[in-house]
Amino acid sequence: MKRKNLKPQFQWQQWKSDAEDVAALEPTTAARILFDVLAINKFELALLELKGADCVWGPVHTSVGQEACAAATVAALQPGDKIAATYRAHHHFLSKAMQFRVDGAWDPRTQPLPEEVNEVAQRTMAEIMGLAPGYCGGRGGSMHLRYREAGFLGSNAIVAGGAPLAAGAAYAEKFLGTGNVVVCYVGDGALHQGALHEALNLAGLWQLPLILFIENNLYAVATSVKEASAVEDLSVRAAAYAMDGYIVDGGDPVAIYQLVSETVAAMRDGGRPCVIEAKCYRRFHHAGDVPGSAFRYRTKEEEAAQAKREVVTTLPRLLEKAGVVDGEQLAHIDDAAQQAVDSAVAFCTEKGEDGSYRVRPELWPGADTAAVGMRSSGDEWKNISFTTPEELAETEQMRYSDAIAAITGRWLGRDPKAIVFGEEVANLGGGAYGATKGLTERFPDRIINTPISEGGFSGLAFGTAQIGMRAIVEIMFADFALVAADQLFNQISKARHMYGDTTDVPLVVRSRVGTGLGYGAQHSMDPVGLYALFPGFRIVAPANAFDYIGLFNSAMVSEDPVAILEHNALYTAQFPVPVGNLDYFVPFGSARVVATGSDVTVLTYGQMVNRCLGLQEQLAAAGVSAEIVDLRTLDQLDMDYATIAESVAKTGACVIVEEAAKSQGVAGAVAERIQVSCFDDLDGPVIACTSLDISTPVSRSLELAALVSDEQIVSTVRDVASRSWDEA
Ligand SMILES: Cc1ncc(C[n+]2csc(CCOP(=O)(O)OP(=O)(O)O)c2C)c(N)n1
Ligand SMILES: [Mg+2]
Repeated sequence: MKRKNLKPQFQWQQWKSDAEDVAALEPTTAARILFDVLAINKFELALLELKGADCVWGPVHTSVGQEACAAATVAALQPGDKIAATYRAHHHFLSKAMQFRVDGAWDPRTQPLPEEVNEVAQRTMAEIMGLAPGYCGGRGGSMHLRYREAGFLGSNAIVAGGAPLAAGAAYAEKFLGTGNVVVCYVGDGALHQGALHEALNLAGLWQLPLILFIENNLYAVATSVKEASAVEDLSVRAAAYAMDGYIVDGGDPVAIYQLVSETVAAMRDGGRPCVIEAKCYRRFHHAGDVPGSAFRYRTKEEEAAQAKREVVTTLPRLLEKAGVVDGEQLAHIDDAAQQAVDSAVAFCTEKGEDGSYRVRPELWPGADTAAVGMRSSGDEWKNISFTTPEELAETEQMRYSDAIAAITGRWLGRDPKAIVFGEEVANLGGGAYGATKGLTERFPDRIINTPISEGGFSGLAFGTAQIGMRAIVEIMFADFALVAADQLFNQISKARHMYGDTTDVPLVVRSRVGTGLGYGAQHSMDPVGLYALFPGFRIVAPANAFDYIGLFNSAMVSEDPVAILEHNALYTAQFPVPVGNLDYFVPFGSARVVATGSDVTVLTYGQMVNRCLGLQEQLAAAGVSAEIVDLRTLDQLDMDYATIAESVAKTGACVIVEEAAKSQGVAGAVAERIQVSCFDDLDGPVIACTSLDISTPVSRSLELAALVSDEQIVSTVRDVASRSWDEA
C-alpha cells in the first residue's frame, strides 16, 4: 500500500501582537477601540443594574469580557460593510452603530463626546428594554436588534440561524460588486449546528466575502467546548470549506484589528472567505450578573485567572505604556464612555420616590401597535392595475411549467437583481420539472445550482434580499421545507415583524406539491397549513397558467415573502393565457368565483379547483347547484373573506375542499372564520373535505385511499347542499 501524507490546502494560523504592533497602530484608531471597549463595558454593567431594578424584560446576555471582539473588528471595517450577529450582540451593535454615526475623524482622546454617540447608546438601551425609541421600536429587544442603515443586519436568537443570511448578504455584495464584506459573529456553540456548516459550505463554494468570527468563550450556557466537540480549536474546520482559519486572543485587540484589516483587504480584492476564532471569556454566566461558578460548571479559580486578562483593564495600560494615550487622556475617554451610558440610562429610566430606577412610562410602545408591521404597507402595488381573464381577448394554450419558465425569464430579463437558487435548476434542461427551461442559457449567472442544503440556500437567498436582490428559491419537493424550517419560518417569515417593520423581505419560494406520484410520505406533502402557521408569508396556489403568471408578477413586486405552491399534476396541463402578454397582474387577497351556483359554496384552490370544476356535471346530475370559489391566496391575512361571505350569503352552505392532509391544510382556520362572520347566513356547519390525516403512503392503492377522492367530494358537496349535515 502506498501512503502519502497530504498537506492541507489552506492556512491555519495563530496571531498575537507585540509592542511593535501596538506602536504601529494609528493613535486615533487605538483610542477609538479603547472608547468602544469602555463604553460597551459600562453599558453592559448599567444594563445589569437596570435588570436588577426590574427595568429589563427578558434575559440580559452581556458581552462583558468580549468587548474587543467587536471594537477591534469594527475599527477595521468600513461603514458599508455588514454585520450579522448572534444573540449576544450588544457589543457588535454598539460598535457598528457608533461607527456609522461618528466617523473616524473623532479623536476620543481630546475631543468632546459627539451627541451621536449618546443617541446610539440611548436607542440601543431603549431597544433592549423594549421601548418605542429603540431601533426596532422595542419589539426586537436584545436578541433581535437591527439597524439597516448602519449595516447591522440583525442579532439572532437562533444559535447559528443568522449564518446563512450572512452568507447571502456576502453573495449579494459580491454579485453587486460593492467591495463590501460581511462579518458573521457566532459563539462556539454555533459550530455544531447544521445551518452554520451549510452557510460555510456555500461561502467557500462561491468564495464569498465573509468572515465567520467565532467568539469562543469556552462555554455554551454551561456546556464546555470540550464536552461538545472533539476539537477545541474550532477554526480548524475552516479548511473543510476552502477557507483560511485564524486563532487570536479575544483580549488582543491589536491582533484582531490587524487580522481583520488584512483579511478584509484581501477579500475586497477577491480573496477568499475566512474563519477567525477569538479565544475569549465572558465574565458572567450565560445571562445576568452572576458568575458561571455559581452554577458549578466553571471554577472560581478559572474565573479569577481570566479576570486578569479582561481587555477593559489590560487595554488602557497597554496603550498608556505604548504612549498612545496619557493618563489625562485615559480619564477623558473613560469619562466620555460613562457620559454616553449615563445619558442612555437617563433617557430610558427615571428614579422613583424610593430612589429606585423605573422605566419612563411614556416610552412603552402602545398596545395597539403589537400587530403592526406584519406585512408591507401594500404600496408596492399602488400603481399596478390588475387583470381578469375576461378582460383578455386573444388567448393561446400554454403548459403550466412553461408559464413558470416564461414568467421567471421575464423577470430575470427585466430586473438584473433577480436571481434563482435551487437544486438542479441549471441542470436537466430546466430543473427537475422544467420550471427554468431555457433560462440557464440566457442568464447563466442568475440560475444558480445549489448543493443539497435547503436551509442554507433559503437563508442565503434571504440574505441577498436584505441587500436589495430579489431571489426566487425553488424547493424541489414541498416536504423539504421542513429541512429548511428555521430559515423559512423563524427567519424569513418572522423578520419583518420581529425587527419592528424595519426590513422588507422580497423573496419568492416556489415549491412542488408532489401528491399522486407514488413518492410516499416524505415527498407528497401539501404544506399550505405549514406556511399558513407563519403569517409573515403570503401564500398562493395558482390553479392555472393564467393565474400563475399574474400572481407571480404580484409576488415579484411584493416586499413580503411569498410562497407559491405548485401542484405536480398541473405542470403538464395546458391552459389559455393571453397571447404575447406576460405583464398583467393578478392581485393577492382576491378569490375568484369560477362557477356560479345557488345551493352550496365550494371553497378550494390549486389543482383541486380543476378537479371540482370537472365534477360540476356529476353534481348537476345529482341536482346540486354548486358555486365554486378558487381562493387563490391562502394566508389568513390575505384570505378574501368578502368574496367568501358574498357567496355564502347566497348559498347558505359551505364545503372546503383541499387535498392536504386534514391537519396540514387551512380548512380548519377558514371554517372558523366563516362560522363566526357568516353565522346568520349559514344553515349549518362548514364542512372540510380533505385527504386522510396521514402522511401519504407509496402503495398505489393506499395513496389513492389517502387522497381526497372524486366520490368523497361529490358526496360531501351533495350532502351539504341538501342540508344533510350528519352524512357530510
Ligand atoms: C437553535 C437554538 N438552540 C438552543 C438555543 C438556546 N441557547 C441560547 S444561547 C445558547 C448557548 C450558545 O452558546 P454559544 O454559541 O457558545 O454563545 P455564547 O452564549 O457563549 O456567547 C443556547 C443553547 C437557541 N437559542 N437556539
Ligand atoms: Mg460560548
